[in-house]
Amino acid sequence: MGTEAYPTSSHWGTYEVLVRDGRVVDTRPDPGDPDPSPLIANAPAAQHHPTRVARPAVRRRWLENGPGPDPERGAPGDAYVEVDWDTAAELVAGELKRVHREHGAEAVFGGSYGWGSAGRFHHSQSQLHRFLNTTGGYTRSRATYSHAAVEVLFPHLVGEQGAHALLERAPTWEAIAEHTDLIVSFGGLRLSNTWIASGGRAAHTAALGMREAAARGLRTVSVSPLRDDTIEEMGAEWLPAAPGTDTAAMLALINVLIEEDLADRDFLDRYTVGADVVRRYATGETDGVAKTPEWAEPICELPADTLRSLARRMAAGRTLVNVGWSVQRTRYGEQPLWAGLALAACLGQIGLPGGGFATGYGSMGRYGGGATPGGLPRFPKGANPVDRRIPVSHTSEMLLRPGEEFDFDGERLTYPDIRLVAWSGGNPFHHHQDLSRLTRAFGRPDTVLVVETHWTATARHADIVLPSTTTLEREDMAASQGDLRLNVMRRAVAPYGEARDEFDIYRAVTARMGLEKEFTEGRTAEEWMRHLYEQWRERQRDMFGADLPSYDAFREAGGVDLPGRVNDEAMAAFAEFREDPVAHPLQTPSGRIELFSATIAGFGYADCPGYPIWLPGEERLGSARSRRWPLLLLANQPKGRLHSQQDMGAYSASQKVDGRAPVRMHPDDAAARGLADGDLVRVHNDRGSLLAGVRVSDALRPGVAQLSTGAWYDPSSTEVTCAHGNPNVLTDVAGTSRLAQGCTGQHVLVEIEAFRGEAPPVRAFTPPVPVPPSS
Ligand SMILES: Nc1nc2c(c(=O)[nH]1)N[C@H]1C(S)=C(S)[C@@H](COP(=O)(O)OP(=O)(O)OC[C@H]3O[C@@H](n4cnc5c(=O)[nH]c(N)nc54)[C@H](O)[C@@H]3O)O[C@H]1N2
Ligand SMILES: Nc1nc2c(c(=O)[nH]1)N[C@H]1C(S)=C(S)[C@@H](COP(=O)(O)OP(=O)(O)OC[C@H]3O[C@@H](n4cnc5c(=O)[nH]c(N)nc54)[C@H](O)[C@@H]3O)O[C@H]1N2
Ligand SMILES: [Mo]
Repeated sequence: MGTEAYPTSSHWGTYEVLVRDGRVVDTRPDPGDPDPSPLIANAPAAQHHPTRVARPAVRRRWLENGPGPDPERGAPGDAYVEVDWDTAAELVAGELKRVHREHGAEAVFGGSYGWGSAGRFHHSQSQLHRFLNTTGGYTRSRATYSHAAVEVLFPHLVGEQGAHALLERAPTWEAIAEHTDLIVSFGGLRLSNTWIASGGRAAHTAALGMREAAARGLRTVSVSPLRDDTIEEMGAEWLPAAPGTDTAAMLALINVLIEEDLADRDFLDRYTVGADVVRRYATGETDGVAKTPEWAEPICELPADTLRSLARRMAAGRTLVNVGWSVQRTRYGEQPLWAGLALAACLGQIGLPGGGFATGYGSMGRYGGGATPGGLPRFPKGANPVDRRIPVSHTSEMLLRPGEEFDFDGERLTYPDIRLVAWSGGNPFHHHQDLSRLTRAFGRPDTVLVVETHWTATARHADIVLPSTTTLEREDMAASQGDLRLNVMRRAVAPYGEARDEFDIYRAVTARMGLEKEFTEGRTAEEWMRHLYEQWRERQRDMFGADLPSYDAFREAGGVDLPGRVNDEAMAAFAEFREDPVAHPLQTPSGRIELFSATIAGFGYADCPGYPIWLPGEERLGSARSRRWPLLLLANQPKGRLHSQQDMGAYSASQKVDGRAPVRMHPDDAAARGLADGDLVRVHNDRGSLLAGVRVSDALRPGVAQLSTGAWYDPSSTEVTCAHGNPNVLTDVAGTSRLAQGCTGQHVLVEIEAFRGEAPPVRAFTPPVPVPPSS
């Protein structure tokens, strides 16, 4: 047999895999994708890698000792015993029943944060949550690592629908090209981030859109520690502000707009509340400190003149203020969002095409790519009878501090006492902060269940590991928000080892609990997909009068064009409100944009008061802590892969330095430490240490180093916390503030030095060898 091509979709794009003799040998971009992402090259190695989980496996200590806290959970060399599927399903059903009986359903943590894979039906979180809901419910997590501060803060400032519009209906790049004179982006417009869109982008259009907009006269100002956070063709002006100081820069811009009478007073009067509170703070009436460009200069390390002239330019034409998500993934991350909104409000262009405020450009492919108003087929998760939740970034705190209280968005919540952790489609030992602390936390529950395709570090901290198929081993359909097309995903190869689809895994467990019918509703996977598609097709008919092909015709054709795609209405998120704020008020207490929020002020949080203020974080250049740990490490998103996924793939591997994560350093910082390109270094602070390979680059501002996330965590060495270079051994679990409690992993202070002596090998990609049960 020759080579066959199968269409598939992933978060990094729609593409084809080429299969020969049952193996994925290569990939080919989808002909419909004008600018495919290089990440597709990771798929072949990842699909057949020895780290694939071949059979259900159970930790020997758990098998021998039974469920219970175990500080040894995840210790290097932990032994696993392979079991058959019947035994595995029996163990899971039995343990779930025991925990429900002895501790109640809230003792099950099913937050299971993570990106999993694309595909509308075989979606890890949806499948797991439906399973857990069917069996009695679980403690859940709220908001995302990506942009918790956006999700929690903005409903207070612009209402639920306004917040939704900001996240789901950003103006297209075409609209920006047509209307916008200047985009000022805090957090850059990092092209590699736009390769990704949750659900599987069919057409990558960000680079084309940015180029076209620049060619038509768009000017770009990129506030970012990295020069290469914008593509060269944009000809962006680079303002290398010190990380974590955007709020100070924004306040200085506001100060100039006010002092030079450039602020749009009519807009502020008509559409906002609290403009006067912001004015008094920015001009110094409140605290005697005028937030002038001269005030901001030493904080941001940007010349005062640059800020002053930028404020004038912003007022002189149609300006879009974009705040990237990285900027809020830091301590006090609510502030730059709120200050950015206040800055846009002062410019008075919110609701005008191509102007106002945005968040997400350069953070993900769908921003600027349009919206999909008719929605997509969706697998119903059912209702969760348990009403217990934690902010998503509090996994380790929850496990370590049961019964303790904490603040979250105006509520006083209590950490539940978790006995069973169930995770699928996420990798907390990649994504969470302070991984040594997370290891201690994972020692606390009685049982950890992980459903995974690969032996990730998270699987290696589990008692029961169940092998999931990959997308290439099952039929599905995919699209991302804003896409033009819903695509068929084809099963390209047979399941690896004894891997099963998650739907089948949970069906087997619910069958043992007498709940199979509730879980499946009597449908097979194939029948579910048909049902979801037909339901969705019906909805498209109702909404747009669209006559879409039947399920069989859709599968036959390989996809279907999505109806009702909006570009024009989406150009201005607050257009109706702007037109008539009385007839179309925002869903805020005042009906307006809340530059001062009485609700938030009423919470009494010093770390997030009622209006945007400058709060200096500790993980920041110039802080007291920086005297001991002088370099600010940016743990941003990796160019070579999505998070930790397919880290063994060809494109990801091509960016490593002798098989370890690359850490980029400014030439001055490298020279001051006697380091050269390619050197092996130890990056460390008081939380941990890691090994990485130096890449010297003048695209960074001095004082800043960059080590992107996602190198598989490797705790196998006694000399360092991670031998492979996962920056989360260094980061802190502190939340953004008591309001959003978002992830603050983007910034961490470190020192970097040459590593001498014999370097421990990277063992992250060496899976555990199954052992026989000890009789
Ligand atoms: N320091 C620092 N840390 C960060 C960030 C940061 O900026 N700095 N960013 C944060 C952000 S924004 C995010 S979104 C998180 C991302 O964190 P995660 O979403 O947890 O990271 P992924 O590597 O995408 O994890 C997905 C997992 O799903 C598995 N998987 C893939 N397909 C399937 C499947 O079909 N079935 C099952 N069961 N599993 C599957 C993969 O093997 C992988 O282990 O990281 C966060 N962590
Ligand atoms: N290739 C690839 N793309 C991805 C992902 C991936 O893993 N790989 N992950 C996806 C996910 S889940 C998410 S949530 C998004 C995240 O999207 P973002 O949060 O926007 O992405 P980051 O790469 O973390 O940060 C973007 C840039 O912000 C700059 N920056 C960092 N701190 C500061 C600061 O304090 N001030 C300013 N002005 N700039 C700062 C850094 O130079 C960094 O390169 O990316 C998505 N896209
Ligand atoms: Mo994210």
